[in-house]
Amino acid sequence: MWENCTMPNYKLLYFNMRGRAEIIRYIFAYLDIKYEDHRIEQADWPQIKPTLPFGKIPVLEVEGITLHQSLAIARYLTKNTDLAGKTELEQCQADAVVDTLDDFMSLFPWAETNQDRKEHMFNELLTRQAPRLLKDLDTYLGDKEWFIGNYVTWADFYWDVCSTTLLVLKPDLLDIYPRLASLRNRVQDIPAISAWILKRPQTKL
Ligand code: KDV
Repeated sequence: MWENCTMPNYKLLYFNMRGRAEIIRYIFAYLDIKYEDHRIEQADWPQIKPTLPFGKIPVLEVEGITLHQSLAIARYLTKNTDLAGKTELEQCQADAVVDTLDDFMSLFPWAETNQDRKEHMFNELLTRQAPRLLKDLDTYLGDKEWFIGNYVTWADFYWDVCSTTLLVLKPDLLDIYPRLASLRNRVQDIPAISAWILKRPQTKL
């Protein structure tokens, strides 16, 4: 057999959602890496959960190893590519923007079962907390084309992924931030990303 031994088989396991797996899917798309985009049903989750090292998804199965934590997986896939940042300083800047976005997304009580409480907390985050984050992100971006340097990084991808979900929850979110809205368009205009967006299963989150 003459398969390329440097190309491992990747299997991504997550729900049928963008959610925390979408940053990984963007990176696979951009780097033109083949993978199995395995989406499990909510009903099957209780059986699968105990089989995972930390009981959480997404996980990426590669070379017999089950990798966990979406951002660790994303960082691993971008290693030695410009998507991570070209210098160690720019890599730190990209990581920091990613963590800033992830901190905010992690504040949402996604699994809250009390619908009144869930709606209240989502509204608080979207109307009271989000403006501060958006103002800081807008200032950080300034009139640059991308968050870091003058080239696209996975921080720009994560902005598109996170803001897509925030816009589902609050459609007017970026009305007063045209520069942040333009950055979304620049990410979505990257051919590999626009192809993925067209092809991906359409889900709310
Ligand atoms: C759910 C859900 C997310 C995006 C970022 C956590 C998320 C959780 N359920 C959906 N989208 C972080």
